[in-house]
Amino acid sequence: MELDESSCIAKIKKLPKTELHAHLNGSISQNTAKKLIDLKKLKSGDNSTFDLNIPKLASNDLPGCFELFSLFHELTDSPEAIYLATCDVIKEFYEDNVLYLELRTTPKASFAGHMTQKSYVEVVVKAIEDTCSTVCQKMTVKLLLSIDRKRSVTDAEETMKIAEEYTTSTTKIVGVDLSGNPVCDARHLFPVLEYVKKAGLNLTVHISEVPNTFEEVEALLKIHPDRLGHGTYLHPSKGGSEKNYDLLKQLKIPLEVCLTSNVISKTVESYESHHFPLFRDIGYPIVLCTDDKGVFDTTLSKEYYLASKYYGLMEDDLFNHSFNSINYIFATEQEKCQLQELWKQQNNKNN
Ligand code: 6MZ
Repeated sequence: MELDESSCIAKIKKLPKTELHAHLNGSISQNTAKKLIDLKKLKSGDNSTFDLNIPKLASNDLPGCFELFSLFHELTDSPEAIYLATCDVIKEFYEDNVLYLELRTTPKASFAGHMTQKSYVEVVVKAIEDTCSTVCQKMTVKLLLSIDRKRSVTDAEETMKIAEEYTTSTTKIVGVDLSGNPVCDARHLFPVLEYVKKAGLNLTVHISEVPNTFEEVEALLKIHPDRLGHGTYLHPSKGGSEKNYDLLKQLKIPLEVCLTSNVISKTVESYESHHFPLFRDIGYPIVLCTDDKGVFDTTLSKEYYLASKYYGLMEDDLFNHSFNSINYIFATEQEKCQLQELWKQQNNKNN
């Protein structure tokens, strides 16, 4: 008997999962957005100063997503708000049985909220520690610091320095991400990314989410990031250059794939024409992720369901996908082994 969508998703929910590409502010749910609006009103003491239309929180193209991110940034411009948002996002991933999460966020200095990039990071780290030591004890949560393509070199260097400092003093921050509106030129930031690698930090970069120039793609690949986000236009059948594709196959850098994000933001036409099966069919390392579960109204279980529906992944394939993705996390071999054990235990319990 064929199961309907919600029964399939409920079943997939039981699988232990690894989320490696989730932007904090894009992952804020409607429920949390409401709490953040209330908090904003309470802090301002004036109901009329902030008027966010909740039903607008459904995006339908890439510029639309970036408008939503700006709205969320207005909501999370104080330590209390960023703490609340981080705790809620972690709990929601946990409810979806995500047992390993690498959350990423762009540290923001906020004049109004009295936050520096560093204090922003400290609040997020505290929220991770508090949530994981109380309600989400079975879960491991790590943090990546994002550099927005639009940032100045000075701001990006500040982010990178915080990552460098924290990586030695806590195990929570495990690397740096390059993200931001993919149509923006990021060339001025490449020396910072090179420094990130030289400093021994893990690096993941959004690459070819839109048809970026072959030169940008090649330059990014040559920095040798440890993971890549999206890669929508990397494959030659999607307009990628043969030279870059050859380099990619040689480097085998794991690709973080976000199905719903790409379809809703219209960087791919449909699930059927998504690049997921092209990479899966050549045995390329790929990992399903949500990107912005709030903005795209998705869950990791739903992304797994879509992969089963459109690319024929069966229940065992989904477990194997999740199990294999442990290989691509930013962690020590010992941590990976511990997670693999946990995955096996959970799988035995489910069977
Ligand atoms: C590129 C994205 C993104 O960092 O404020 N971000 N960057 N492509 C995408 N595809 C849709 N989705 C999110 O979270 C929101 C920020 O993450 C990046 C953008 O820079 C966005 O402003 P944080 O927590």
